[in-house]
Amino acid sequence: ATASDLVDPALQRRALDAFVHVFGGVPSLWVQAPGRVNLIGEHTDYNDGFVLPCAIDRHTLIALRPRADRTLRVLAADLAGDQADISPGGATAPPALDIIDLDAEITHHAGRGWTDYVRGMLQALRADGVPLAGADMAIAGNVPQGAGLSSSAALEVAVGQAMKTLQGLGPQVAPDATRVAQLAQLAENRFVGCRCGIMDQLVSARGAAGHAVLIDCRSLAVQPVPLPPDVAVMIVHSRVRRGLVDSAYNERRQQCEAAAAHFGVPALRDLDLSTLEDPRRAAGLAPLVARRARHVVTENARTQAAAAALAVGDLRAMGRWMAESHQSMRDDFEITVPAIDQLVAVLRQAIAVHAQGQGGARMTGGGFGGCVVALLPAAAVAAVRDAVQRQYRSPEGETGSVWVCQAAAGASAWAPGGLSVPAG
Ligand code: GAF
Repeated sequence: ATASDLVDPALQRRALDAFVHVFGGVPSLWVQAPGRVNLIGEHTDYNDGFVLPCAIDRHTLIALRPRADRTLRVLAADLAGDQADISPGGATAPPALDIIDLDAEITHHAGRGWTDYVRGMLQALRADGVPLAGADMAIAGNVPQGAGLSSSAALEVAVGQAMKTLQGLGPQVAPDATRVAQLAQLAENRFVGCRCGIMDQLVSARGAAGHAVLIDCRSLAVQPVPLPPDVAVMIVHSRVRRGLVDSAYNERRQQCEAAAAHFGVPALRDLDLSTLEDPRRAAGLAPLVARRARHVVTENARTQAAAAALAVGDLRAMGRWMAESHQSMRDDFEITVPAIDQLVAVLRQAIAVHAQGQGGARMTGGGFGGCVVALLPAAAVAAVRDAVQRQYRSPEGETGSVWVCQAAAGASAWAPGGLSVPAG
């Protein structure tokens, strides 16, 4: 595949225009990393459990060109606004441009939140012994931000892929795709300050076109599960802003760790429901923490069962697992919000009416707002989309935005006019 097959041409144009305008000349390499939608398996990744996401055809794209010196100039094309105002000159550089000295310590850049993902990744790569090379980079993305579709993971993985690519094209160049994902997670944990698991980064690095991937977050084994050809993956943005996400997220993680410690297991992956519900074993465990654990234990089982159902195209069973997952996120893990619950109900009802219950819907991602994912027969998309537009309103009265995505390949790099090389 060539660049234009993988990434929206308008996105390529945006990155190219910004590159040409600010740096002059043209890029000699391109890198992409996709966002993701999770079909099932929520808050299981940091419990060493199972997840079933797919990479989506929304990307972070980097146009880049090596430099002879030890400077990395990073331009956020989407923030550039009026590009006429941008000049790559040091101290007066505008917020869309970050100039990094690769021989100096890599620290936070006050007032430029977006660069945390870049700088955090560079720091993680360097700590892992990956050589950092000077370059000019223009970054553009069409993964919606703050929607729970992993725009930040896509940025981190793209930066990792860019640094790999500067050493030469080819899957044999270290670090491999799994290691890039691990380093991206480290960047998020240590530099950005969110204690996220590995799911988002790993699927961005290792997604497979036309497939969801069942990831064992302990072994990091990635098993592609084909999406049936007549099935659509629909994402609906609830328009509910995700507030206080990091603190609530980190709190959930800590509750899971407390539950694992109570039962003396390395992670909730190792706990079964009968042990959790044994009154003698559970004595002294706070009821709230027990419910958090029950979500994770049952979600791990559902995720594996759902992957098996999807593999044989059983949309009805898939729909049941998705419904149970949503209920568990709502009642046990308490990460949904009323508008999201209502949106899921609208989708389920529409799938019942227009697709005879072949399919399902649930909140996707970390929670507290963001997006809902639905799986349904492609033939029912128009009617279900219609139902959402008519029946759903956010608390601010907005309609949900609906799009049908394609399951995309993971990160890759290419030279203009050349062949694409997967992250390997
Ligand atoms: C966020 C995190 F980044 C992931 O690691 C995962 O825990 C997810 O929330 C919940 O499943 O996307």
